[in-house]
Amino acid sequence: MANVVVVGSQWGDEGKGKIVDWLSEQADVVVRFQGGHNAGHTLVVGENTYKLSLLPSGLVRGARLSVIGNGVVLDPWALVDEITRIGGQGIVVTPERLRVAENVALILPLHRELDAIRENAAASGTKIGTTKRGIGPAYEDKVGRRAIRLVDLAHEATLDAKIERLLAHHNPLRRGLGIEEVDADKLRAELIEIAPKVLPYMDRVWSLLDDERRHGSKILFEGAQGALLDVDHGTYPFVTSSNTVAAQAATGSGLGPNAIGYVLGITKAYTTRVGEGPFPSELHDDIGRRIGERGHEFGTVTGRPRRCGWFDAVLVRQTVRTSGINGIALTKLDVLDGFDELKVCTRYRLDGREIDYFPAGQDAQARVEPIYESIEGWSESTAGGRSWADLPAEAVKYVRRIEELIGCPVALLSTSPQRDDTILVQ
Ligand code: 2SA
Ligand code: MG
Repeated sequence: MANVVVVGSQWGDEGKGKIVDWLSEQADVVVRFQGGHNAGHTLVVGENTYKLSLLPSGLVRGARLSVIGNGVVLDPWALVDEITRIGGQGIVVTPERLRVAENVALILPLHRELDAIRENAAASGTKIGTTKRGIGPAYEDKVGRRAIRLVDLAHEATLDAKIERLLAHHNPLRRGLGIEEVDADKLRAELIEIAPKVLPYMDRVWSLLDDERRHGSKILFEGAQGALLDVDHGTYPFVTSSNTVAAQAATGSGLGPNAIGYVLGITKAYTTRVGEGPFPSELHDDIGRRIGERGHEFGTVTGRPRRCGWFDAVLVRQTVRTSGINGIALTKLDVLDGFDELKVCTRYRLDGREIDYFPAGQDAQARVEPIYESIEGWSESTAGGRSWADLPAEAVKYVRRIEELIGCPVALLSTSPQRDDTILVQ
């Protein structure tokens, strides 16, 4: 097995947690490289369900080492809470099993407050529908060169200057918003208090991972969200604040691009989106509701109902290219069981013209109309199928047509949340 990057090829929630769990059995090291505790990865192992937001999925299943790379934004309080929570489910997280990059930027309480205030104040049309975890404001401070990083917690002497620099930006902003300013001493005390709980995990991850790679370890890079939420290539401004495409696996962990051997795009057999923003194949009718109910389409972190629609081949064809996807893992096919007819969006109509790509402009993205192709459905159940031969002929046809339309082979087919219900397509 080459080093694999797993990315979502749509707007997130494609079922990455299960596939990463399945693959992590063969991996030595599992790495998160972007996002933060806005992610929601659900892993079902036998009777147990684990919900992870920040921790790499490799912790649930035997991977020797799990790593939070520099591309992540880390809320240290959320880290401690999640370690405690999964500890209660019998998963013991120790510094031997988890390492966090010393150059990771921190999410602070002020980021979370700012995220929530902006979202609550946003008029409809400008609202992003964030998870209110402080992700965006934390990345702003990172790029603005005023973030507090994990390593800063280990250097109390310079921490005051860092805090001062950060608050020189935030306090005027908070005054403008009419909210209480942040007290430097209080923030310092909070950071000093949490430091001993997170510093034992800190490491020079770029060097650790490069050594692992040179010694032949198999590394699995676990993406969060999806390629259409990428800050450059997604439905901007309705995106998350990190790069979610596969190339970020290198930048966000401190390795070069040649560390990546294979890109697996996790793709749901239909489309969902949580939060605001364009969604050409969205269904506002009973079919959309039926997909949502059958697919249990609710946010893992926030519990928000997800918007549902037909499979959009234009979007996935595009993310296959922007992430360099070698093969896809198709998930939740069983949710489509029992429909007489299925539709797949193959092109868009924009201003009377047909186009085969998703345009970059916000206005054009909102106006494109899907052009559908009809595909015959199947009445049998595909749930729990463990071989290609278990699937009805129409389901196989649906999968084959998707491959053709997106220009990429299906490498894995997942037929239920259970990890063993996975078909390896030869
Ligand atoms: P943010 O909080 O700044 O990253 O939000 C910006 C946009 O990114 C979307 N986003 C997500 N979309 C799908 N799944 C995500 N993770 C959780 C899950 C979400 C949840 O797995 O269910 O529980 O609601 C995720 N995280 C961020 C978000 O909806 C905004 O559109
Ligand atoms: Mg999710």
